[in-house]
Formats: sequence, structure tokens, C-alpha cells
Amino acid sequence: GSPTDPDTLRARALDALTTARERTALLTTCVDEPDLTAQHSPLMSPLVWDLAHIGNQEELWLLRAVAGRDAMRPEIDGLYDAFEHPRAERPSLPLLPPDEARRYASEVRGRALDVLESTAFRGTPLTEAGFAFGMIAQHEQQHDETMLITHQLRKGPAALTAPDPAPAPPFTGPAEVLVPGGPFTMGTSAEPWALDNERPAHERLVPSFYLDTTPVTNAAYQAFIEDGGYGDERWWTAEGWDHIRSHSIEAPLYWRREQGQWLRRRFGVTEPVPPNEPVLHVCWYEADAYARWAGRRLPTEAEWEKAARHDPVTGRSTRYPWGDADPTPEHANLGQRHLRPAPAGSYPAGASPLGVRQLIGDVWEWTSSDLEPYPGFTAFPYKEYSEVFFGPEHKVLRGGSFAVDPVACRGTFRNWDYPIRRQIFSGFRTARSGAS
Ligand code: AVJ
Ligand code: FE
Repeated sequence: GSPTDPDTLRARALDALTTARERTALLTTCVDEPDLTAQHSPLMSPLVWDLAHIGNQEELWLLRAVAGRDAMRPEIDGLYDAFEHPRAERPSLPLLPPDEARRYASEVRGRALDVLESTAFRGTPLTEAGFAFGMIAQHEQQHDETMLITHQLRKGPAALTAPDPAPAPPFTGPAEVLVPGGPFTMGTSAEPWALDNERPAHERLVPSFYLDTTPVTNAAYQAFIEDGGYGDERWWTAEGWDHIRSHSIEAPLYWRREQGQWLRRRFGVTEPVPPNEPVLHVCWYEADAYARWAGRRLPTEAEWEKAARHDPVTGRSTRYPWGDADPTPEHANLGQRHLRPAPAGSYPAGASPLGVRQLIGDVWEWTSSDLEPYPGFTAFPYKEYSEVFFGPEHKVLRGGSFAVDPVACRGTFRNWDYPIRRQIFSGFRTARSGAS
């Protein structure tokens, strides 16, 4: 059917919701009950909070907002409101125990599928093209990534396993690519499930710049460490320098040095740091300092998106670096298919027209930009998704990681976090300005 006929939209929404729930089930059944209610880190919620929060958001948007139903359990709304209780205090709340949280989420889902069955996919902004269903599938996948972050923080033997990505020799293509100056279309007004902060499409003038062909590797990052990068104030912003000194940060999170060798802990396993892989678990301050040490800088968000979407032949902005087709396993490392990034230079089929690799998947990429609204932004459907986060305290990350599902990843997708965050699946690539 056509991409807008009701049967196609219904099938797509059902598939997105089902895929998300299978992943949620995996992440919440691979550990014992005490592990679901434990606080593995004050940075994160107990897994059982995410589980019931997923159900609660689905109830709020698909049952109450779309279908006009009454609250199933109005007394729990406050517990699962992310703005009422910071993560660190969530373990001490009277949360639904694991079996009840599971039952609640699955009851909500049963009713949401009835709502989906009878939706006309038009008439209201929430149901147009199935937006609310797409938003809720993305929300669940975002919390699945959050839960994967909690799994990585969790001590003890591995609870999750996945096959490794294909090995690859060191990338021998050009280290950087020239993106010619000129306007391009940033953001989207066409992508039906794009979230409010990705809208609307608008023109941006981006002067010429050079961008790394691949994300910065562990080997390159180690050279920064060996060169004394963490001890040299010249490379750091004042806040960054304060932060790494006061927290004794000397390497990416999960790294430790033993007998001259760098090891890392990854989902319960300690292993040598693979030189060929994009660096992971660095904060914005570390990415920014590395770039300065390398005589370069982080790309702006607009530069990143132009490299990822602008087709210099047609002048159009595509949905992904490789064009408009949905991602497949040949294009990008997404969806927790692997529990690590793929070697730098992987996925030639996912390259941009200019040859930039791995813009989508593998590691979230820090940009130099603060999270700001696009011209013409309107909060939809709620201010707490994006609007309350606009401003200089959040930096934008782009492109998604191996932990991001395709439904929550595209060339326009914007993520953000504090510049001190390192437990997220964050890496980066560097840029430099072109000749003017
Ligand atoms: C957009 C990834 C920063 O996980 O905090 C989840 C997404 N918003 N529930 C987050 C989100 C509400 C958000 N990020
Ligand atoms: Fe949420």
C-alpha cells in the first residue's frame, strides 16, 4: 500500500510497538528481580522504574490523550513523572514491584492495540500518520537505551550477550572529507514521526568545512592520553578543566590501565581496548579537548546534519546519509544488534554521498552546539519533551549509537545531554573550517 494508507500506517505502528516491547522484555528479564529494583548507579533509575514509566507514558498518550479514556491508576502518575522525582531518589519511592509493573505495562499495551485498531490516522495532530503511536514506540526505545546504559553500569557477570560486528582492517581511506560551502535544508516538515525539535525544515547556510571520515578511534584517543592531554590545561575549557581535575578523570569511563595496557569493562566483561573502534564513553569536555589537541574542533550541529543529509548532486536533504531508504544491517550498527561500536570505516553502504562513514549508528556524536529550537519551533505534544531543555546547559549529540533502534534514529534526530555525561554511548568526530 501507499505509505499513508491506514493499513500501512497501522502495520508500521504495530511493528514499531512490538519491536520495542520485545527489547524491553529482554532488558528486564535477563537479570533477577533484585537487580530490577536495585540502584546500580545514582545516575540511573532502577530498571523497574523505566518499565512502569514506559507503560505510564503509553497510557497517558495512547489511552488518555488519543482515546479519551480515564486513568487506570491515577495514584501512580506522580511516581513515574520524570520531573517530579530525580533519578537518584527513585529507588526509595513506593514503586510497583516487577511483576506488577510488567502486568501494568502489558494491560496498557493490550488496550493501546485496541485503540490502534480503530484509529483513522487523520483529523487530529496526534493521530495524523499515527504520530502518537510512533512517538510512544520511540519513547520506549529511548528508555530501552537508558536501561542498556544501566546494564553497562551494573557490576557483576554479563547478563546480555550479542554477536560482535564484523572485524575490519584499519580504515585506509582519506582521513577527512571536504563539505563545500552553501545552503542546505536542515530539519524536516515531512518525516511523519519526527519529534517537535526536528521541525520545521528550514534553510541553513553552512560555510565549507572538513569533517573526519570516521569517528575518532580508541587508538587516536590513546595518543591524546599518552601525550599528556588530561594534564595539559591548554586543551580544556575552564569548566572542563575544573571538572576533570575535581573528579580525577584521566581516561574514558570504564577504562583502566594495567601493566601498560588499556583495558575496559563492557557489559560485565573486561577486555583490552580495541584500537580500531570508535572511542566510547567520553564527555563533551573530553571530546572538545581532544579536538583542540588535534588542532581541530567539534563540528556544529548544522555541519553534522549537512554532512549526513545534503546530497550535493540533487541539492536535496535525504533522510539518511545513504538516501531515503530505511536502515538495514548493511547501512549501520543500530538496534542493539551488537553490544559495541563497529570498527572505524565499517558500513561502506551507509556512507554519505561525499564518503563520510558511520554518521548513523555506532556512537552518539557530540557536536559543539547547544540545544536550541529551530526557527518556527512549536512544542508538540508536550513542553517537557524538548522545550524545557533548550539553552546553553545541554549539548547536542547526533547520529545514534549501537543502542538506538532505527525507529528513533534518522538524519534529523536530535539528542542532548549535559557536557559532563559519560555513561551514555557517546563518541565524536572532529572538523576544521575550510578556506574562506
Ligand atoms: C531525548 C534521550 C534526552 O532519555 O532523557 C525519554 C528522551 N524524554 N523520556 C531522555 C526521553 C522523555 C530523552 N532524550
Ligand atoms: Fe520518558
